[in-house]
Amino acid sequence: MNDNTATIRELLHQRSGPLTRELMLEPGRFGLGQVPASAKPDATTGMVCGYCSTGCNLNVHLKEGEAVGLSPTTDYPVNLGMACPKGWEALTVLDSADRATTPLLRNPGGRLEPVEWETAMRTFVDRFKGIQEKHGKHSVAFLGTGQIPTEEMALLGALTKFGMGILHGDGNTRQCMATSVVAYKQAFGFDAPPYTYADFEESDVIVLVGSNLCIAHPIMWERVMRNPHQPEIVVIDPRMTETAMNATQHLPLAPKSDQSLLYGIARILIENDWIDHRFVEAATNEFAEFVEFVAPFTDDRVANDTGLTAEQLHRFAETIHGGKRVSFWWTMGVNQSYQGVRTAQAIINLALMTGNIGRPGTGANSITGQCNAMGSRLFSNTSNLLGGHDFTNAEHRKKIAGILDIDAEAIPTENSWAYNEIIEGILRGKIKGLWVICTNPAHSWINQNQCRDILDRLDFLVVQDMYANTETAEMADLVLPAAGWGEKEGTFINSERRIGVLKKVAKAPGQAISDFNIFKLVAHYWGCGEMFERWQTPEDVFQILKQCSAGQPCDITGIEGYRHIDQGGGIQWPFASGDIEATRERRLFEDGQFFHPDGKARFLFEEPRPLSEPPTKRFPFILLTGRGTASQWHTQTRTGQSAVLRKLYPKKLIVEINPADAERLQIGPGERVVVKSQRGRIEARAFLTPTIQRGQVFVAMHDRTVNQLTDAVFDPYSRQPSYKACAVQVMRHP
Ligand SMILES: Nc1nc2c(c(=O)[nH]1)N[C@H]1C(S)=C(S)[C@@H](COP(=O)(O)OP(=O)(O)OC[C@H]3O[C@@H](n4cnc5c(=O)[nH]c(N)nc54)[C@H](O)[C@@H]3O)O[C@H]1N2
Ligand SMILES: Nc1nc2c(c(=O)[nH]1)N[C@H]1C(S)=C(S)[C@@H](COP(=O)(O)OP(=O)(O)OC[C@H]3O[C@@H](n4cnc5c(=O)[nH]c(N)nc54)[C@H](O)[C@@H]3O)O[C@H]1N2
Ligand code: SF4
Ligand SMILES: [Mo]
Repeated sequence: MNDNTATIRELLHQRSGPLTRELMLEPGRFGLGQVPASAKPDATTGMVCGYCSTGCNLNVHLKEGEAVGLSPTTDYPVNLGMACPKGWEALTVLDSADRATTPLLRNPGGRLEPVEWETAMRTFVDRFKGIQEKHGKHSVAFLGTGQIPTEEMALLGALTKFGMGILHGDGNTRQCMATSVVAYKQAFGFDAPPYTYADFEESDVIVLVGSNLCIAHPIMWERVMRNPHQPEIVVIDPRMTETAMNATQHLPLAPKSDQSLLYGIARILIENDWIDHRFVEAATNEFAEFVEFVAPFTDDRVANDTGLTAEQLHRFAETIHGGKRVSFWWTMGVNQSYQGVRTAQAIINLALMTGNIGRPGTGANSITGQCNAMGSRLFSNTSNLLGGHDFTNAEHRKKIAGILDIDAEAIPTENSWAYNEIIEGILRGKIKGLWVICTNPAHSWINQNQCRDILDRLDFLVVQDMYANTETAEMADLVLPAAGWGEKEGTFINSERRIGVLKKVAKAPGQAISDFNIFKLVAHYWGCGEMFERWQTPEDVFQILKQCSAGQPCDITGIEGYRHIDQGGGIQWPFASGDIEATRERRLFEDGQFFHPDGKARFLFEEPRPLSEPPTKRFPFILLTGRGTASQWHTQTRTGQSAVLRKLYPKKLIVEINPADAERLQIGPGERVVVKSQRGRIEARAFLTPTIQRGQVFVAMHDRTVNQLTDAVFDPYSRQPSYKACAVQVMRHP
């Protein structure tokens, strides 16, 4: 099967239709393929988990070639034998009646009905090409993901942008990591989280900003618990989260006042001369300007902005000063904000000025969210050209075109619109066709009622998903059934830059095929299959991506292939050469050199802005949203399929309310309440808890109604949505 195009054509013309059956059963190099049919029932293969960015390794146990169970890998440097409930249940959710098993096409009566792949592909091409002919090439766009293997993302990005003439394509990582990407690029010169998980164990001070590790990254939290240095753990979160309850200091600041707090702390450090002058001098720029800038962030001002006391501020500053190895970590409480980039940089500034970077147990560390957010940041060909290159740079285009053996003219010379601009583009009639891959915007995008109205305006919406009943699939004109985690091969890159391997240990149901093979099919029907002749298998693509990474900060040319990654217990980038055994844990910037041309990091800062939607008389509460439990994943298409996981989270949507507020509103525990914003209205059960401050309420993001409330405002630099704070009203259900 050397000529894949010929194979597809051949398979397509087979009598019974399902062209993909052969592709689907084609043995992988690992997983099933590695285990002969006569395998002993105790065959086991290790692979990374497909949920969060921790990137735990799971041993999948095979019986006669079929996955029959799993257990966490003990000798993998990430999870050391641990897994959270989602990981333990990862195989269960593959087997579900909700799985998409055939392509589905909306018939003239408005119902989605099963069709053959051939019909699906011809319709896909006819409709999208038709739209492009009528409205211009850029009238078709795509929305991708941080949850498919790097090789699949790269193929999608190359197919759409080099093969199909699409300019606008972005990922759900915009909802999640865009702020960190921009913050790092501006401060360090490249999108480069510097840490390794061993840092959780080596710090004597751990500062977590807007990060609920216990729930969102439970195995990272386990690493914190293994820290032998009795670390001081500081949690900065408006809520007394599960993580805050286990901290030594909790700073329950007012929502979105982090910037003020962090500038105030910087001012205290400066006033006490608790600065690493040698590091600042040697490795950074713009410190003098920063010193001047933070001077007005007095105790009074910061206490007023944050609601914290001057004592709390000084204790925090002293803790940082007292620590020999201080690590700063942040997640969505920072990124999902109308001023996320500058807030993230306010954290980076603290690490730089105290010299807490490039040493064990230190760092300005953004924790990623999805299993392959990091792969998407570097290789999805959306916000940057393959391998952290720049679409607007002619040299970069030439380099990539040379590696891919394509005409440099095929590479767009401008950047794509961001996710929110694509959505607005639909509203403005500029985008008429949309291809959504492995994300569920009709649940997860901000300001849902408007979002759904906008998606409704499309001439043609294609959704490619494992399940046929997601909120977005229900709106689609065409649904393409995809294989999921465990049913295909590739690699993920976790939060600490570690590349791990994914294997095929189960068959996808019905006619579902891997996203990789769907993209190959699209290329073939679109007429650009030749461009991807060298992209036969995911591992072939890995080899191509290695070449794209050459000479970049994320250089991975020293990795031989998947087997090498497995031997290394995953391999962190960069890896241009070296001994995998000797370099199992690596951090960046050990030599004090950053990626800007002068090798220095930059202090970046800006006057904080007020809440984008402050509470009013009518909408007196601030709504916070986020992860609910360790057993729920985003829009719940996967985790909702497991009976075990379903037992581990509340059956009904709950809204967390402070008991004093509840009393004032005459709301009792468990009572039905209505939460309303200017945009929407939802119903939930009251959960009275002092862990939420007065004047605030919290609703987890996993229910499809929640984003009806949220307000579509964005960080100006990263264009990341500000999901975490808007004004709402709460009342008893009438
Ligand atoms: N179980 C589970 N784990 C997950 C996921 C999941 O869906 N379920 N999703 C994964 C993904 S994609 C991501 S991005 C991560 C997210 O991981 P986290 O960011 O840790 O999770 P969130 O609950 O979204 O937000 C963290 C905290 O931010 C706080 N917060 C809100 N506003 C502010 C503020 O203004 N300042 C500060 N300092 N804090 C604030 C919230 O109270 C919340 O406790 O989790 C990953 N892991
Ligand atoms: N209010 C509020 N909203 C939020 C957030 C918040 O904190 N508050 N957080 C935001 C964040 S950080 C994120 S990351 C987003 C997440 O938002 P989404 O990306 O919309 O959430 P998921 O449920 O992970 O959607 C992934 C989809 O891909 C499908 N899928 C899984 N595996 C595969 C595969 O291998 N191939 C294909 N083709 N499909 C697959 C799943 O069935 C699911 O439908 O939500 C954002 N929305
Ligand atoms: S912590 Fe994340 S990577 Fe580890 S098992 Fe749980 S979901 Fe999977
Ligand atoms: Mo995320």
